[in-house]
Amino acid sequence: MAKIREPEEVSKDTQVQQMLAVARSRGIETAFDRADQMAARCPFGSAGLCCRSCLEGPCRIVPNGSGPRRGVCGSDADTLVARSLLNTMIQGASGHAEHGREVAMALLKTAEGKAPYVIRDVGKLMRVAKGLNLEIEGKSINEVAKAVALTALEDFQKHEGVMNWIEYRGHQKSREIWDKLGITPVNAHLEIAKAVTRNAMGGDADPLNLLLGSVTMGLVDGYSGLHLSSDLQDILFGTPKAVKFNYSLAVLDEKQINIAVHGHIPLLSEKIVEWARTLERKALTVGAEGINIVGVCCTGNELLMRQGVHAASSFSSQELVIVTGALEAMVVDIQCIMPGIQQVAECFHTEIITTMPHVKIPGATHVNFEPEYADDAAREIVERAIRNFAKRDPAKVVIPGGSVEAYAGFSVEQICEVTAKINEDKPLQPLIDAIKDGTIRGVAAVIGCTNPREPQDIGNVTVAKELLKNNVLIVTTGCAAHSLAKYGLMNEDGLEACGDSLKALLRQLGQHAGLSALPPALHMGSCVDNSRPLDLLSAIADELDVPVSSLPAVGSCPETHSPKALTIGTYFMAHGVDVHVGVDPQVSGSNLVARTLTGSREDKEITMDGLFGGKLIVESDPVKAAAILLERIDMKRKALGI
Ligand code: BF8
Repeated sequence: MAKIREPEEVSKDTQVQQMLAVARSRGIETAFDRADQMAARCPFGSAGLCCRSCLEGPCRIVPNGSGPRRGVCGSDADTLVARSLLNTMIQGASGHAEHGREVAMALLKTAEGKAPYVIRDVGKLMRVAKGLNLEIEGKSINEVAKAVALTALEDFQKHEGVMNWIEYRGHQKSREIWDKLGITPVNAHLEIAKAVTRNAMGGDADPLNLLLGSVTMGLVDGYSGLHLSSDLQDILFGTPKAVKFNYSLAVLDEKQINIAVHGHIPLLSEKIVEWARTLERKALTVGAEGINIVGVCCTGNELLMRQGVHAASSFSSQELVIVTGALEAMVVDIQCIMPGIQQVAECFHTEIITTMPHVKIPGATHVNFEPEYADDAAREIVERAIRNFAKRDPAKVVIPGGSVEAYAGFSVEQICEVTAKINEDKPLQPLIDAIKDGTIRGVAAVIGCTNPREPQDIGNVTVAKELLKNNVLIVTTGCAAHSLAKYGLMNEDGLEACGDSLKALLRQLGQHAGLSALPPALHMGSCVDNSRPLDLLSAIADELDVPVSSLPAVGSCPETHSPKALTIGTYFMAHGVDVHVGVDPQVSGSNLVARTLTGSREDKEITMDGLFGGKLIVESDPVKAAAILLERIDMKRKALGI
């Protein structure tokens, strides 16, 4: 019989604990319960030793010993594990590549006057166009935007050369390694198709070659997904600047019509924010005081970064937003959407609205999104929510009290705007000086998910606090950013967590940003915005004329759940940045694969560390993980001679 965890065991967040208790008292099942019911995981799958690639199987190899040592086709444990990892990478890269392509199509339609968006950041448009070597002289804004969009779409079509976004954004010293290994992507769809092909029965059986295929997926993810999406979204919706928002389940408002926007692509949700403002008066006619948009997961991050929209929940507690009984609609686009939200919604008046033709949920309403008709879809969704308000049962409403104020919006541009007040000619110099003299011991990107199997927020917050007290500057994205916001690491109170030199620097920089201090954790955005930490590191590496791999910089994803997080981690490692994951990445069935990733083979030159300068660190204890990350930071400082 599986042990069902008490609410205080599943989350550090007392509001989540409260709402989980409410859900259970009403017989409503959530992901936390289902994670417990799942109990012990399949030992074959957990080790990456189950193969379902063809109908000779499923084949499985018993971890560490007895039973068959090869599948029916002759694949051994190393091949099975490497293929299983590549499958995960394909999923991650595909998700982000599709995100990038959708945004590129929206930019194209906007430039052609076919979609109702405006280009909010013309400066960024011109910078991106120049970076792509496009002609801008004498061209109109829409002509330049069209050229940028078509150049982006080429990254899903071209059959020779290198992806345009790698030519534009890829760090030259990393490029040399990728080119030498022959792993630099040509176009995202081509590479994904090749990866699927090599992973099929009878395809690639060489575990090390398969691992290089995983690195290619990391690069596809990074450049056709992350960089391309961040750049084009900044062009369309504005490059983030410092902005205040509130975080917690308490951002739902009993007196207002509440709409949660959930998923990843902000194309529709930006319009929903617009239409909520336009239809505000209509809300009054049904007895509500207004329309309150709240964010979930990375669509939430996108909106808070640019619009200061309040954030309600990260991934693992998404169903509990509905359990408040005060949610009129949850609108979802793509990725990280639990189908379980529909079962929970059926216990309330909440309408789940899917919006993408390839992401539907049985029982949910579907309002189709196409960029051309974005206004129609957004208007219909807001009007549905207004109508649903009358169906709300006040007896079922439970909204926890107390939310946390936080500051976000720290794009590279925003950080440089602040540091330029100290050194206008060389905005990065104040950061470089601080790294060199040890004021900043290192930089850590605390990123990624929350996972219903793991106690929510504990890993993310503990790793961040351990690093902050050792003067490591934290940048953050994704659901990890939600965790850090909740515990005050995005406001002035969080300075208490910092070591003295970091604290003093954040106070000094804050004054240049019109704040009393910069927050200890700089929120850089959604998961596609993991482009931003790499852009920052690449710019610092250029100034120092060293590879990114030489910098005292690390990544940590303490509460990993998604394949996307593993692919992002691989993209970081491909640049030579060590990456910690706190959840087993399911590669233990092959010593060869595990040791190649973690750099613990004797022939070091063919490990991730040896090839790229960054390795995988698997550690479930966040305190130990932070200690390992500090060791690696110090090792890189020493090698740099600082
Ligand atoms: O892309 S952090 S749980 S919501 S996968 Fe998903 Fe993980 Fe959250 Fe954003 Ni990223």
